[in-house]
Amino acid sequence: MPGEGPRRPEGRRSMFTDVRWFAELGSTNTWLLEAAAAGCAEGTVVVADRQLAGRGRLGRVWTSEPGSGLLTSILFRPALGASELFSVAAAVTLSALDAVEAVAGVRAGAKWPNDLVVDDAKLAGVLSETSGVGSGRPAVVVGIGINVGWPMPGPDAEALGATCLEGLSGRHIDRRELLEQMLDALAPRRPLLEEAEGRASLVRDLAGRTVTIGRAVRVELADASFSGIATELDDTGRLIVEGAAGRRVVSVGDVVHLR
Ligand code: BT5
Repeated sequence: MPGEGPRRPEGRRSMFTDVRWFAELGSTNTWLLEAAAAGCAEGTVVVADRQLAGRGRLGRVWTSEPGSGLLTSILFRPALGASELFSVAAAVTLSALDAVEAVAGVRAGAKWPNDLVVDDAKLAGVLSETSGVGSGRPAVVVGIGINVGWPMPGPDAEALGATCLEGLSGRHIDRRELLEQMLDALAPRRPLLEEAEGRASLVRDLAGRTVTIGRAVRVELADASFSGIATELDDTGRLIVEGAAGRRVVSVGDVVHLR
């Protein structure tokens, strides 16, 4: 029901308590970016049972059957610069990894730059968008779509290389509980975004869960691609790849795990 948040005990977290839950939206990221422009407070969380225009990166589409995924976006207003935005998505990704383990018993990994995967099948995708970068406190909207239920096995899921929590755990997963766990895991990470060392620690923690590291990868850039071994994330979350042509630092791109 629009505007109605999940019931939860008071006092466990001070931020991320304003949860706006909609039956249907175009895109939770788009809604929250517009709300942010109108002055919406940091910590606002928006959820939709169904998205009519769910978005991935680079104009791609996020597909989800009504009620089958946790589709949510969270607004941050951290004091950081453009090169440090990855740390915000890292905080959300780490919290989502915690939540899927706590609620579904699923130990997932991160695939650089923005996926949660289990055995290379995509469980969730993260979309981080900003406005006002360079203004001191940009609005950063981090959206995540986690596949909870899904018609598995199905042609869509197979074509997407997707997986879902109910398929993996063999039991019903409550989306509200998943959201609550994720927000509880996010609350203690939020203060880390205010300091350089805290941001770097979030990126390091994510690197520790990133299954891309150590893998042979093909990196697909806007106009070229190359292969190599992904060796690490730098302090700001860029992927370091050692290839035939030497060491490359990748800040934007897609990665295919080769083996
Ligand atoms: C992402 O983009 O993975 C980011 C997805 C973010 C979705 C959330 S839902 C809540 C919030 N509101 C939004 O409008 N978006 C965010 P990208 O890395 O570009 O991957 C997109 C690609 O993943 C698509 O081109 C498909 O190949 C694949 N895909 C689409 N839907 C999928 C699904 N449900 N499960 C797995 N893969 C999917």
